[in-house]
Amino acid sequence: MTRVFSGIKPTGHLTLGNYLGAMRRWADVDQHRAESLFCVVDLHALTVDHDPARVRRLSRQAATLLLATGLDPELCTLFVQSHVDEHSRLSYVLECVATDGEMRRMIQYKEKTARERERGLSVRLSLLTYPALMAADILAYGTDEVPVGEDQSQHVELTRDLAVRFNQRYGHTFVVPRATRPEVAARVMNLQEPTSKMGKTDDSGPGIVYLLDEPDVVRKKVMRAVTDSGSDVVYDRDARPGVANLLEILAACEGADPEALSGAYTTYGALKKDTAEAVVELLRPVQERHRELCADPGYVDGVLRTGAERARALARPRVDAAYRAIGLLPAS
Ligand code: AQP
Repeated sequence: MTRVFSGIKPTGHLTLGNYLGAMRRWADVDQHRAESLFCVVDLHALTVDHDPARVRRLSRQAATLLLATGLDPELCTLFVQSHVDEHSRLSYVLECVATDGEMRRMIQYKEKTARERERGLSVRLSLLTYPALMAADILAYGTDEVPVGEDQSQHVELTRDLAVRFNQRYGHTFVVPRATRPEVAARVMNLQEPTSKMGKTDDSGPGIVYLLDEPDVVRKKVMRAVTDSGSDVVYDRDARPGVANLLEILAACEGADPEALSGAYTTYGALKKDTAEAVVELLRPVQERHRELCADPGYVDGVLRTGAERARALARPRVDAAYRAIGLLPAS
């Protein structure tokens, strides 16, 4: 059976981009057709300046929201990365396979380095080695498919390179995974800056729709979205990024094609209104379920405990094999 792994970082409140680009497919498709593991990758959240209590809070919130979107612990394994030591163990081995140049080429490293420096902060070494940990997350489980948004494609490519290199040098140990992406909304853009990704760690609140935003807040953000000069509704990502973003969001909500949808609108106002209502309706059941789950924290803890046990049992044999293959003496 195909094995799927994907993760989400507790670096901020989860956004519509996280949902449409990744989480929705995990719940609606992946867990039903594949042996799926979904992870709150909290170790990754330590690669930038952070508040420890906030990371803990966001980790729990991310796990709760993942359940609220429909992940079913009977169908998939949901766990927290730091609860399974195999991720860090394997990450070190992969750092010994990767090169410094490879890590420095990562777009996300360049972007996040610039962001930390702008804030007057020094760059943590773990930000550079982050892709080795992400590769470990994926490779530890013999993952075939990694369902992610477009922004993560480069990291999955590097993971493939590391798997192939390790297998060639030290013997076949890892499955070489591939990234899978949604057809629409693989990259949801910031409503105020439609040429930038809607990212959860950005500070531009009005341009980001959070999964837990109240309906009126969602409406306000969408109605105030930056549109392009011109007034006709055309789907063109390069020339009309603002309108294209709205069309993609609406299309993703309705399971439609953005280009086809553009023909149904003559004004930006009508497009915004329909998009706002579609997002409100999309988020309504997730928010309701989230409220119920928050009232039962013991249930969430239990899911994460069982998930970590299952994940550990799956990862350990492969990570042990990687240790032996690369030359480490097994503990007797
Ligand atoms: N705007 C987006 N459009 C489509 N997909 C997106 N994803 C994130 N933002 C968008 C996808 O969500 C999954 C989990 O993301 P992550 O937690 O690994 O963080 P990220 O990709 O780096 O996104 P953020 O929200 O911008 O976090 P920060 O700011 O901390 O980096 C991934 O599959 C991602 O592709």
